[in-house]
Amino acid sequence: MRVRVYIGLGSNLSTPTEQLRNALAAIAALPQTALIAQSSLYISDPLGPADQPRYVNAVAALDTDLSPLALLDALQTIEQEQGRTRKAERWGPRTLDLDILLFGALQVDEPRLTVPHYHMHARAFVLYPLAEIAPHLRLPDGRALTELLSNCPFAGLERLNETSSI
Ligand code: ROI
Repeated sequence: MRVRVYIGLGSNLSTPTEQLRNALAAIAALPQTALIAQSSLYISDPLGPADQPRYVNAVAALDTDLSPLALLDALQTIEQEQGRTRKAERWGPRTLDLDILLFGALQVDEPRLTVPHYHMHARAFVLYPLAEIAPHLRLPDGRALTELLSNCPFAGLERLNETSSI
């Protein structure tokens, strides 16, 4: 059954805009999955240790027949193919992060996967790109995205135009 899924993308290493554009192309090519929409790319101040480069973030909407864990496997394969290395430092820099933010109205609570993504409701670099492609969205708990946005200032964010690269 086709389910509407939202994915958060983030990178702050190895030409982040290229990482995100390549990841969006790889997501669009996933089996049993259609890429429905993608937000603009945003530059964002790092959350976590400040001594790391600024991030590029975006959100994509997909329709998929994959299960949550099959989609997670597919996204982790894309992360690894794009040379992701996991650093020891918590909340340190990364080549590519692909997070399942929402999977329809499903709530998933498994060792490998928590959906909705547990920090999404307070992160400007998730909420503003999400609002660009799904302004009327509600979370599975009934909260409207507009309500979350009203508590989350557009701070430390900068929308990139289509041709810019960092
Ligand atoms: N900070 C920003 N701005 N964007 C991210 O995608 C991001 N991802 C992370 C941490 C390290 C928490 N900080 C981030 O995983």
